[in-house]
Amino acid sequence: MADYQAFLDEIDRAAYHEGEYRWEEDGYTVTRTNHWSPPGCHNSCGLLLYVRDGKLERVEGDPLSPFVNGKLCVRCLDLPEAVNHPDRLKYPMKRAGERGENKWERITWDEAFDTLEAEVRKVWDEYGGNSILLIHGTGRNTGPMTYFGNCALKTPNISTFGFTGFACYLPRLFGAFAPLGDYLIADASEGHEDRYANPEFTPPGVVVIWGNEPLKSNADGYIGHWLAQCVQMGSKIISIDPRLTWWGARAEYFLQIRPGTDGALACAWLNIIINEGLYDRDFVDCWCTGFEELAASVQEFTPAWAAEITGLPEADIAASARLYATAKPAAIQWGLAMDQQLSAMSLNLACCDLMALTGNVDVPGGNILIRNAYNATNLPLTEPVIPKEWREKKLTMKYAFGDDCEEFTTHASSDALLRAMEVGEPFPIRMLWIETSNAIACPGMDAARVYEAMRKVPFVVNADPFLTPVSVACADILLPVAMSAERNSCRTWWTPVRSITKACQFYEAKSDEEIMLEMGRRLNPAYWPWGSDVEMMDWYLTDCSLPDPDLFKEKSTNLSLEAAKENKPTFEMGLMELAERGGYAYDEWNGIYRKYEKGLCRPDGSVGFATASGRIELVPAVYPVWGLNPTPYHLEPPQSPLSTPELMEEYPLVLTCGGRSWEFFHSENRQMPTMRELHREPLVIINPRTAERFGIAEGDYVWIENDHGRFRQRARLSLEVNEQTVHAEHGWWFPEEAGEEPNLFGTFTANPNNCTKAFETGPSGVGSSIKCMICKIYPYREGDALPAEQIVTTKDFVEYLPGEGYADFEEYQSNGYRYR
Ligand SMILES: Nc1nc2c(c(=O)[nH]1)N[C@H]1C(S)=C(S)[C@@H](COP(=O)(O)OP(=O)(O)OC[C@H]3O[C@@H](n4cnc5c(=O)[nH]c(N)nc54)[C@H](O)[C@@H]3O)O[C@H]1N2
Ligand SMILES: Nc1nc2c(c(=O)[nH]1)N[C@H]1C(S)=C(S)[C@@H](COP(=O)(O)OP(=O)(O)OC[C@H]3O[C@@H](n4cnc5c(=O)[nH]c(N)nc54)[C@H](O)[C@@H]3O)O[C@H]1N2
Ligand SMILES: [Mo]
Repeated sequence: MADYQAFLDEIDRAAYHEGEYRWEEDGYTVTRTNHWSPPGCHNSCGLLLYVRDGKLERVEGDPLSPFVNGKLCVRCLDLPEAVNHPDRLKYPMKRAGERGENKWERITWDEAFDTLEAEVRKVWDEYGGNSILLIHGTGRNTGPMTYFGNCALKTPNISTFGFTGFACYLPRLFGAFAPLGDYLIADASEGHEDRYANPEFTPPGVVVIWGNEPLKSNADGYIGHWLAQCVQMGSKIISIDPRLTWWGARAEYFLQIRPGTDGALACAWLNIIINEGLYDRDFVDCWCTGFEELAASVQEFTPAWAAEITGLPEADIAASARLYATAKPAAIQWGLAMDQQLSAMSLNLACCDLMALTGNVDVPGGNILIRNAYNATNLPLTEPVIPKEWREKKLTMKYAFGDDCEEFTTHASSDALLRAMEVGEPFPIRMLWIETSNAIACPGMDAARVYEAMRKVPFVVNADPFLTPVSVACADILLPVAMSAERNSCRTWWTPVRSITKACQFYEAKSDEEIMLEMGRRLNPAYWPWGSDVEMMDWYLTDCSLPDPDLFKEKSTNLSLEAAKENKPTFEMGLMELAERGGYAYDEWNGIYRKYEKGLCRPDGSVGFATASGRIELVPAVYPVWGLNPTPYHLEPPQSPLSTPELMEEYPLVLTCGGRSWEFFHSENRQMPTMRELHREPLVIINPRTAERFGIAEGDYVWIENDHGRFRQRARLSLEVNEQTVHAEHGWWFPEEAGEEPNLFGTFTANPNNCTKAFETGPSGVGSSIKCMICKIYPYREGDALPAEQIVTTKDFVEYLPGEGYADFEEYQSNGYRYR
C-alpha cells in the first residue's frame, strides 16, 4: 500500500458497516472492537469478531481502524483457537493436594472471593498490606487493572516479579524522562488519524532499528509494519542487531554488534557527530543544556575504541553515524536489547542525546513526544488509597542493593522482593497475587531461585486464562480470566484511545476488571463507587479523580506520578459511547509536532520541555540524584570476552536470547495447535561453522550452559548470527507434558533463565545482562539429567544459603545462593 490514499479510497466502507459497532451478518453477530489481551500483546488492533450461538468463530482485521488498517498478525487471526481452547480455566478452583501435585477442586466465585477477602484481611491485621505482593507481567491490559488491584489490596508492593533490574522498558522510559521530561517513539504517522496521508507527515529519511525487531514484536504500542510502510515510502535503514533480520537484510548499514556493547557504539556516534560538527547547532543552542559537558565527556570514545569493543568495523561506525546525523529527518526505533545490558541507563540517555543533537525531537519523521491518549491513567489512585504507613514500606531498590540507591521507579524492586521472600527482610511476604505472570517460565531471572522463593509464600492466588507451571508450583486459588473478546475495557497506551467490548462469554471466566471491581468493593468500598466494569472504565477514561481531592496533595518523589497528577484526562466519552463511535478516537496532543514550541509539554503552559530546566538536559540533572553518571558510558557485560577472558576457554560463545517470534507472546500460546504447527519447539540459532566446531547438526538437541546452569533447545543452523554468537528463545513450557512436579510442564527444560542471575544489575539496580551472557554448547545425549530433576527432585542444582547462617546484608548479597 505504498500509496496510502489509494488504499483508503478503495475500501468499501458500507460493506464494513462504517458507523456501526454491532450488526448481524450471515448468521453471525459481528462486533467491532480492539484486541489487547489475553492472549497477550503490547498492541490493540482493530478487529471484527464473528460470533455464532455465543461462540467466537472468526476474526477479521478492521480496515476502518487507522491504527493497523485491517492488517493482523497470526496471533489475532488465531484468536478463535485461543478463546475456545479446551485447556482454558473454566471455573475458579482451589488446590486439592499439595503444591506441585496439580490437583484441583472446583469452587464458586463466591467461595473464591470470600477466601481472598479473608486472606487479605488476615495479612492486613497481622503484617500490614505491604506484606502482600501483586505480580503482573508486561504491558497487557492488566497494566491499568493492577493499579486498581494494589489499591484494593492496599499494598505498595507491585512488580514484575523475578525480572531483575527492571530490564524491560523502564530504562528506556526513565532514560527519556530524565533528559526530555517525556517519552519518544519513531514517527510513522501514528499520531494522526489520516496517517501517512497527513499533510505534515514525512517518513524518516533514515530509521535506526536498534535492539528491536518491530515486525515480530510490535512492541510497546508500536506496530512494525508502520515502518515497513515508511520503507516503501523511501526510508533507509540502519540495523543494529547481532542477528540479521528483515531490517538488516535491507539496510544501508547492518551493524552486527557484539551483544551488550551498544553503549560503546552510542558513545562513538556521539563522538563523531559532535567532533565532525554534524549536530543541529540552532536546535542545540535554543533547546538544550549541557552540550559542552557532553562534548567533553565523549572525546575518548573514538570509533576505533568502539570497534575494539563492539566487534564492528571502525569505518562502518563512523559512516553510519554520519548517515543518521545527515538524513534529516531521522528516527531511532529502540527496543528491549537497550534495557537488557548493564549500560541500559547510559545507552538510553545516549540515544536521547543523539535524537536531540541531530534536531530530530518531535519533528515529522523524527522521534515524536508521546503520551497516553487524552492523558488517561489511574496511577494517581495509589497514593491516597493505601495507608501511609503501608505505602512507605514499598520494597525499593535500597532493600536489595544497600542504602545509597535513590528510588525512582514506580514499582517495587524484584530483587528486594526476592530477598523479602527468601529471608523475610525487612518484612516477610505473606501473600502473592499473580495477575498476569508465568513467573518461573518467563520473567524469573534464575528460574530455580524464583521457584523456590515463591513456594515459601503462605498464600498464592493466580488469575490466568490457563493453568501454567506457576499455577501448579505454588497457587492455592486459581481464577479463570476472560479473554479480550469477553471483556469490557479500554486502551489508552499511546494513541488513539480504543474501546474493547465484550462479544462472548467462556464458562465462568471473569475479566481482570470484574475481578478487581469485586475485590475493591469488598475491601475498599469508600473508593469503589462503581457498579459495573463499564462504569469503572468510564471513570478511568474521563475522570480518574478521587472523592477527596485533598488526598492528592501529599508530595511524591516520583516523576511520572507527579506528571500524571497534573494532567487529568481530557476525554469526555464513556466506554460504550466510544465503542458506538467506531471504537477509537485520536487526541489532539499526540498529533501535534514541535509541542515544546507551543507550550504543550509543561504543566504551566510555558514553552519548553517538561524538565526542571525547561530544556533538553543532554546531561540530566536528575541522573546523579538517581545514583547515575549523567554522561554516557559503556559497561562490559559481567561475563564477556573482554571482562572475563579467563572464562572464554570454557565458555567460548556469546549468548543472547529472547528475540520474539510471530507465534508466541512470552510464555503464551504454547497450547495452540496452529502456533505449534508453525513453531514446534524452542530453537537455538547457531552459525553453521560454529555448529560444526562443536559437533552439532541441524535439528540436534543442544545444551546451552554457563557457570550457573544449562538448558536444552533444538539447533537451527543459520548465517543470521556470526560465529561467536548464539541466540536462544525464551518463555518455553510444554502444556502437552506432565504438569505435576518435578516436570511442571517442562518449564525448566528449555529455559535460558536457568542461566540468568538475580541481583546482577547495572548502576542503581537498573538494567540486567539478560541478552549478553557467555556459554558453551554441546549435544544433548539420551539419559542426560534434565534441569527439572536437579531443581525439583534431587535439588543438587542449587544450594540456597539464605535463611541459613549468613551474617549480614553484605554477606547475603554476595553469598546469597550458589550452584553446585
Ligand atoms: N531469557 C529471557 N527472559 C525474558 C525475556 C527475554 O528477552 N529473555 N523477556 C522478558 C520481558 S521483556 C518480559 S516483559 C517478561 C514478561 O513476562 P510476563 O509478562 O510475566 O509473561 P508470562 O510469563 O508469559 O506470563 C503471562 C501470563 O499471563 C497470562 N495472561 C495473558 N493475558 C492476560 C490478561 O489479560 N489477564 C490475566 N490475568 N492474565 C493474562 C498468560 O496466560 C500467561 O500465563 O519476560 C522476560 N523474560
Ligand atoms: N510476538 C511477540 N511480541 C512481543 C513479545 C513476545 O514475547 N512475542 N514480547 C513483548 C515484550 S514484553 C517486549 S519487551 C518486546 C520486545 O521486543 P523487541 O524490542 O523487538 O526485543 P527482542 O525481540 O527481544 O529483541 C530485538 C532484537 O534485538 C536483538 N538483540 C539481542 N541482543 C542484542 C544486543 O545486545 N544489542 C542489540 N543492538 N540488539 C540485540 C535481537 O537479535 C532481536 O532481533 O516485545 C513485545 N512483543
Ligand atoms: Mo518486556
